[in-house]
Amino acid sequence: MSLPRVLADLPVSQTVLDLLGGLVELVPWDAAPGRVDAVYTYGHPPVGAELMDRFPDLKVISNFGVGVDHIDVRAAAERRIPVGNTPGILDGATADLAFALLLAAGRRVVEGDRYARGPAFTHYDPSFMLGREVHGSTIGIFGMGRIGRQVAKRANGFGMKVLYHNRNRSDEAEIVLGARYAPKDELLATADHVVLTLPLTPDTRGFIGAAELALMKPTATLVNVARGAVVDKDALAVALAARRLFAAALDVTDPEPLPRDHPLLKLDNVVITPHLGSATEETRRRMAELSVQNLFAGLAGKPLMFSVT
Ligand code: 8YV
Repeated sequence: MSLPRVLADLPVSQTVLDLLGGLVELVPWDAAPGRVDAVYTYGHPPVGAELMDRFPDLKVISNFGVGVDHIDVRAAAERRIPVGNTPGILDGATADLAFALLLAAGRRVVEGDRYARGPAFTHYDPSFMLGREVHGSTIGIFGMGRIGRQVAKRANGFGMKVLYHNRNRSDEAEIVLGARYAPKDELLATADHVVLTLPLTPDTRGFIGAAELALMKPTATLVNVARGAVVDKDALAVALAARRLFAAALDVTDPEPLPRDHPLLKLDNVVITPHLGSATEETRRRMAELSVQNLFAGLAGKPLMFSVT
């Protein structure tokens, strides 16, 4: 009997290959129409209705990661194709990175590193490179899901006042983490550090644009560990260049990577990492395990460990 054929945006990691154990045949993303039993998305390749119809034998779409904005989930549901993802295992790692970025932006860590290595650093001067306080300041979290709550937990450790905005109020955030719900505009105008942990949906595309940036304090920082398209990158570049915002730190951009000549890349008051939110050995291994389990379950016609459809 031939192996199940799995369309994957190659190359997947050696960990994923080991977990697959040679039990499936990986088919390149641009394969011609023919028998394909499953789709495995390792990066964020778009998976639309057209692709699903090109391969009518699909039994499952398994995503390495939690965000499925690159997959047309409604089209999959209409075709009764389960879509698996990997929630609950990357929240801590992603919240850790959000805090690394918040600290980097507020305390000018990357700018300081560049300066300390360069020829301009000829003598120490206590009046240079002053940043913005993190401990005791106010954090505003957009998106109080699993990752948002982990960010709030860390903010508690820094003695920060926690504001949040979400579609629904979260008892856990309010009672356990002491977070206070705030309307969008109030959060933007009040927070010293605004952190984005909300999913990309038609409602959140361009969620932070020129109008929102104008509401923020000129001393504030913006941290994005969600999806690049949640922020209008051109409006952000204008605000940062005009120092209408202290700094931004972006783990995600739209597109990824940004065009090499984009104005954001020329600014000192922006830190950019290449989508490292979940990028630890431990977390990426758990993501590999869960996504491969989802794949095998779907191929066997069994319920997935985690499914968004
Ligand atoms: C992954 C992510 O690294 O889970 C997500 O939604 O964005 C990241 O944790 C990514 O999906 C893998 O490509």
